Amino acid sequence: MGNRFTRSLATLTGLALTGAGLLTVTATPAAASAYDCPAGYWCGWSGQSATGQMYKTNKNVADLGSWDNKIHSYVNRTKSIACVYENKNYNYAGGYWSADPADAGEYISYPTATASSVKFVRTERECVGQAYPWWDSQTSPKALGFGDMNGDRRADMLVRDKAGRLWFTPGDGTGRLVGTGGWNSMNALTRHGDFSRDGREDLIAREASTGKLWLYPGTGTGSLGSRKLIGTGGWNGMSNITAVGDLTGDGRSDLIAVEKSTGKLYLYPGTSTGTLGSRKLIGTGGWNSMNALAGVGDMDGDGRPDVYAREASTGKLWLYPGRSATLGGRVLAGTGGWNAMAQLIAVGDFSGDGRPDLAAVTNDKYVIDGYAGNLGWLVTYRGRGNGLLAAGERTDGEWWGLNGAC
Ligand SMILES: [Ca+2]
Ligand SMILES: [Ca+2]
Ligand SMILES: [Ca+2]
Ligand SMILES: [Ca+2]
Repeated sequence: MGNRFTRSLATLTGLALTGAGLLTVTATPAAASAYDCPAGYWCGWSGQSATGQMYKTNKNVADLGSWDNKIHSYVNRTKSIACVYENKNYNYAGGYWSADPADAGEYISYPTATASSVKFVRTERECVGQAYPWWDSQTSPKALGFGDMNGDRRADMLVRDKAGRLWFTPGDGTGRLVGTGGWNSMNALTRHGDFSRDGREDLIAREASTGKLWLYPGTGTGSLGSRKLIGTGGWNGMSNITAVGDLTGDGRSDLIAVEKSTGKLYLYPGTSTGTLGSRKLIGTGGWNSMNALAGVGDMDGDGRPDVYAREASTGKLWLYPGRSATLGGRVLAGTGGWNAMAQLIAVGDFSGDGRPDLAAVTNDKYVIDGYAGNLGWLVTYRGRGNGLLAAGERTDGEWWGLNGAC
């Protein structure tokens, strides 16, 4: 079970409904009417602990009518997430609870009994807004060869939600569904330039159950075409699979990855047929000490794509400048604190100055005003053109409840 109030409201009013009364309890079968709630329904009871009269619905209810402010315990037996609002008409300004699907016999105590409307959604984000987050990018003066899936020189993102859907966000605040489901079966997503040799940016994904690597060719609109196998297996032995751009200098996009068992860094060159060629050792060891890589493009302006790596033990961010088919000596690009980022996202120039930038989404280690716990912020860093970054800007606080972006 989860609950959430919008960050802004909670901050403004100090509202906090966490705490007593919302524990999930499983009733004992003999005594309980909690079992009366049929599968597929959300049920509420006039009494606490699933006692008294029972209300049930399997559809959204904008106004609970005679049950308004009368439900003292409830359970969600649907397969969706139930948003339980304190106000009518799914108005979340007064607060809401979100309830995950529960098992038979479970219930949630709700002594305040202030529920006034109920809505069913796929992800908790949709209790208060869109499944996808707000992404804003400026038009770049030049095409950087990556980050832009629909060729408008605005950096795009592909965002995966917790229901396993994939959204294309073109940088104007909107989003469009480009993957209807199943994407949570992938445990690595990376994107940087064109692998299939049609000039359109593609997505590469690793399938968790098989260790296979798949290429999803971009169609030039933000959508993805039929996938093609580019790694037959064994990719679960690798970490930090990262598309980096053309490191070898042959005009084709390449991939790098760390071998978990050895800490070695390998380069997988793109080929003329859109597959990956024989790998080449470019880092002899120690790469397991890095817990995030980002194929950020040419950050230092020498024409070769570079890589950022986050050092797990220190939270430092290092620039590894691209050299001919390898990486050069590292330069410190971030002195610390980078472990407060759940993810580094490299989608090219989104500030509109022609230089690639870096975006990151925070985890609960992220500190604001002296307090940690601020997950789900999009923090953006402008590339300065010398391999380094300008100070991060907190761009949007509603990047919570997602399952990655690239
Ligand atoms: Ca674009
Ligand atoms: Ca392509
Ligand atoms: Ca470079
Ligand atoms: Ca920029």
